[in-house]
Amino acid sequence: MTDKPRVWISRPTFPGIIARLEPHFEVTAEAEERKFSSSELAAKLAGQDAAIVGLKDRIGPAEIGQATRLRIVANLGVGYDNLDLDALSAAGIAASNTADVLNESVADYAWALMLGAARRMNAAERWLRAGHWHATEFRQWLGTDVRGHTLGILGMGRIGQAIARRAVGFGMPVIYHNRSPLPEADERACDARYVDKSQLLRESDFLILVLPLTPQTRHAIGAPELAQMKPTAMLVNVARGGIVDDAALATALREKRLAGAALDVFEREPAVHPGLLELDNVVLSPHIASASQETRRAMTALAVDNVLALFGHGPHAGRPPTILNPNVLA
Ligand code: 8YV
Repeated sequence: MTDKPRVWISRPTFPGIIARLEPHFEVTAEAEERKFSSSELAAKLAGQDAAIVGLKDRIGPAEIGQATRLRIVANLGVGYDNLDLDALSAAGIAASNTADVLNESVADYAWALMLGAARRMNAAERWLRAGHWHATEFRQWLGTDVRGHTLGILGMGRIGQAIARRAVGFGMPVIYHNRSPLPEADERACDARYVDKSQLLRESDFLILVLPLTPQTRHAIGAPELAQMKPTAMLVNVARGGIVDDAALATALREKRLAGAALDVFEREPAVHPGLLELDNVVLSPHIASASQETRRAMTALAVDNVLALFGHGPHAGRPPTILNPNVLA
């Protein structure tokens, strides 16, 4: 037996990075990734001093009920709608996310999705692979240029701003809506103009969603919002399933009230609404906007830094760098 504190890691990550915990902790890392039930999570967390978890691990009062030693839950994601922050704070447990290290990867991927939808890349590839390419026709597979079209961004945090900065090279004017406008200097840095939500919906040719999922943002894009969008517009979601009403989106796309969509996240993922699977004007991807080698490693390293820091180790000793509830440190 050792008297080191214990840390549980709910999924396989990168052993070389996790090894930084080993001098200070007794480390238990799951060898396979799966979804744990609430009672399994409660049993896993009981007796642990720290946990590194992911979006599939929903942690609230029931899951921490027996975790009397738990001091930090480090989330492998910038979004933390899987954590009940109030319950964790009430129990004196710190929570952290992976803010910032994934901004550029997610921004790149949002652009990849948008360009893919605009130029019909995935549909064209499916057609090619199915053996339909017998001749090259001048007017076949016509997509739409992004240049000169208006890019709308709903949710203008750091990922939204990284997306906006890329628009200069593509010649797209940028409008955005957020709970509040950016400070002037930030707005200037990404050359974006603040508009109200309804103007954003009406004027965007491409609308990218980058807002967190909260009770207030659930179905922020539903039938009434889709009805305000241009029939030529395309919707891109790299934020969270649940922000879009997937059934309403499938209907709008089928009825050609919206030209296209590109979605990395879904309301009931990994299940995808069958209405979306049927459509050719939708690009679908399995929640991989942050999935580059570099970024997933940086996310793991940041989670490790947060755990180490809470226990007084590493460069941030005493101050977990991306703590979500700093009040618990007091
Ligand atoms: C996930 C994400 O963390 O950061 C987020 O909020 O949605 C992603 O980066 C990733 O899919 C790992 O589960």
